[in-house]
Amino acid sequence: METTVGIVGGGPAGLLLARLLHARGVACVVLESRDRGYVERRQRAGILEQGTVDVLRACGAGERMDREGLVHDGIELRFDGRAYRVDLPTLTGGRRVTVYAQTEVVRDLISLQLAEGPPLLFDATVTAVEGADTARPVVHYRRDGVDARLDCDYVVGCDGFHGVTRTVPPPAARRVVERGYPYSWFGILADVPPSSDELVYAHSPRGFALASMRSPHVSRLYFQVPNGTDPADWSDTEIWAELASRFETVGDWRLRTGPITARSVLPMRSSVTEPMRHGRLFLAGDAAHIVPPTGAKGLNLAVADVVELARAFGRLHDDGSPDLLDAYSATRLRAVWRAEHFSHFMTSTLHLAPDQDPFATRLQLAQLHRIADSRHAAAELAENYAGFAPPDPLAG
Ligand code: RFL
Ligand code: PHB
Repeated sequence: METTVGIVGGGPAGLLLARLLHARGVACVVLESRDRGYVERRQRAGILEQGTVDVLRACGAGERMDREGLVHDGIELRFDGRAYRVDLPTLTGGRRVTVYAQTEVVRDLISLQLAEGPPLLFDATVTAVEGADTARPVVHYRRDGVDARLDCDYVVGCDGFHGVTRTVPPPAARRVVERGYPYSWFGILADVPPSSDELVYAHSPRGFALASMRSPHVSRLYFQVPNGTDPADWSDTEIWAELASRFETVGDWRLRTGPITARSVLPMRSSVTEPMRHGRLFLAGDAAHIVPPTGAKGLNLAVADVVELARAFGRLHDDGSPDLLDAYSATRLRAVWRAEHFSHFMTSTLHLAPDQDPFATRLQLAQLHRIADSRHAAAELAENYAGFAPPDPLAG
């Protein structure tokens, strides 16, 4: 097989890139190691920035999102016995976020791609990328026990943080800049209507908690736990009691409880691989960078990366100019580090470190009160949370 752009990984980044390249007339093939059911069911992000929503619409993948997605005009910060609502459109000149699960985005993109192309191969595990710094790189993969190769003009690594492409550049040609955190998120899905119409981010004396949702009937909740926590160690009753104690800190607000249908513990990390290019290999999405989930940025960054790549390959295809491709790494790293900063800020402001001293807690509360008391401070948070507009993927 051969193609112009070989895409490693069929998560949201790889699938959307394929859709955008197809729209620009650039040939590509997606190789995904897992089966379709696994990729469609993997529980992950829930919040789409306005720019992400606009891109999905522009490439014809927005129909079900527009029907079923929940448009949110605000988030609530809960701390120190106080609740403050960050009004997103008022503070950002009209930008909002949409609750539409990553599982649904992926489902929509897969069904479009299987119906209209370009080729998408499941159960195709990429084992190596050869000649990334030559004119004709080769992607080696294994499918049904058989080794195969895809000859490409360019390769894009969209294979996530545990993929193979981020380790293709030799150590002398890449830098990994990262930070770990001394806590994890315990996440549950529950068959119960959300307790609030909007997301609640809570700083409590017992630690961070987040109330999110997947639909008007399904809640998604998280609370911070020590690293290494085994989800099986918590009974359902203990989980609900812990969540209630972290959220029920203002007025007579009560948490709705119901059957828990899924649970997991997620460690968190900030990490960026620089540069996001090595020869003819480009990295996008979690393959290039990850953020802790507190700012809801990961999926949106992945989308913005592939929008830029689609513009760059489109420009090359249309008039032979590699200028956008050459600028890709620098262009994206600037935006990536903005999101890294915001995600780290949200995480370190809302979580309690093990044995955190009272001084550190007072600083967190001072920062949260500042956001609630100053339109400027609130606007800074709102702008980052609602996101910055990516360029038009089908132009440029
Ligand atoms: P993915 O989704 O990890 O997809 C990578 C794909 O590559 C495949 N793969 C391979 N394929 C072929 N050969 C190989 N050798 C391969 N190795 C791997 C994998 O099977 C997979 O299908 O990366 P992508 O596409 O870059 O997408 C990134 C997002 O998934 C991620 O950033 C977000 O989920 C992060 N995130 C959130 N982002 C948001 O914008 N808003 C949120 O509200 C939000 N919440 C979250 C999150 C991530 C979470 N977890 C689990 C880390 C909440 C959580 C709990
Ligand atoms: C989610 O709904 O999974 C979610 C929402 C907001 C976040 C992280 C995760 O900051």
